[in-house]
Amino acid sequence: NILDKIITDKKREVELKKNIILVSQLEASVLFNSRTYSMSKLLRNSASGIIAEHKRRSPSKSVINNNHSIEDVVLGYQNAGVCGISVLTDAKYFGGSLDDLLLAKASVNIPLLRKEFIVDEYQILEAKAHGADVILLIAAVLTREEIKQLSEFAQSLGLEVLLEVHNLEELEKSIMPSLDMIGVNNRNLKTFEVSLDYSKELATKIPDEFVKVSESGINRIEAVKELQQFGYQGFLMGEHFMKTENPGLEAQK
Ligand code: IGP
Repeated sequence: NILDKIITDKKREVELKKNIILVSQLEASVLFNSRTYSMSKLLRNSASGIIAEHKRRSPSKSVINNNHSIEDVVLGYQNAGVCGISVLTDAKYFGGSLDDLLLAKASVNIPLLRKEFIVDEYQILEAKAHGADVILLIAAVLTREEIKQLSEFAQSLGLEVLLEVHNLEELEKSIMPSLDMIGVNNRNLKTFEVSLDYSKELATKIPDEFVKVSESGINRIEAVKELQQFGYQGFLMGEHFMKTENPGLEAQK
């Protein structure tokens, strides 16, 4: 399946990069860039709770949007009043890059999520060095021990952690104090099937100390309203905005 393939590629990519930009070089950039924004706090205090995503393409949809500069998209999102922006940094499957994250950081002053398949602390240092405030950890591809090690490392750098789950087993294995937000992915990354029922079914199982985020396949305001009834405070939306001429304008609606 695609997720296993992405992770295999990602592990090779990280091992190669480690020989080019050393951990010590990344650490130097981290010191320089120390200010962060709290996405979880903003979501707790917001009425809308939208996290808008910058996504050029995806394995499920191929090209979504290739016409716009990331600076324009993220500025549009900020002007629309979103609580945060998710920036895809995977190149091979999503057409993103760490440069995208850096340009987003330079363009806006709201929380940024590095949307990446994280398998190594090295990528968390990269995230911090390129302006991220939050990292994503995907329970489907990590053991409990790995989630613990990676999330504690992220917190030691002042980053927040969004832990992504897709079923009860992944949720139960992952609960620990070093997470800030728990996201339920409505898209099965193995089959690409999408259903908001995943969020609805897991809602009551997520302990209240974590901000609940519903991810993927949200394309109507009614869906947000409905998910709010289930206790969700964050709504990660990509395609619905990105597939339009002007994603920032779409996010205002
Ligand atoms: C956004 P959508 O259906 O609104 O474009 O979904 C986001 O949830 C999705 O891109 C996503 C994702 C991921 C991408 C959720 N989890 C993990 C890559 C990796």
